[in-house]
Amino acid sequence: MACPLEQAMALMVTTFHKYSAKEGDKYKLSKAELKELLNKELPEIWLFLNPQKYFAEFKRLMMDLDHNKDSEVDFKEYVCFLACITMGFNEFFKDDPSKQHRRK
Ligand SMILES: [Ca+2]
Repeated sequence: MACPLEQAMALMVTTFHKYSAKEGDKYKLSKAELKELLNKELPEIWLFLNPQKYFAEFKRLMMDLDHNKDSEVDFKEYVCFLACITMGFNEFFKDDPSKQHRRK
C-alpha cells in the first residue's frame, strides 16, 4: 500500500494522462484537454485564478504554461504548474496548519 504522498504523485501522473490521451498527441494537453482538466480536477483553484475573466485568463495561463510554445502542455509543463500551485499552498498554510482542516 503506497503512502499518501506516493499516492498523490501517482495521481498527478494518472490525472495528466486521463486528459492528455483524449485527442491529438496523447502525451500532451491541448487547450481543450487542459480546460477540462482544470474544470474537473482543480475547480476551486481554477475559480480562484479569476472567474470574471475566465476565457482571457485561460488563454494567458496556457501561454504561461506552454514554455516551448507548441500550443500544447506537456507533462513537464503540467508538473511545473502543479508545483507553482503547491508553492502557493505552502505560503497559505505554512504558518497556520489549522487552515488545512478548515477547508473541508
Ligand atoms: Ca492530447
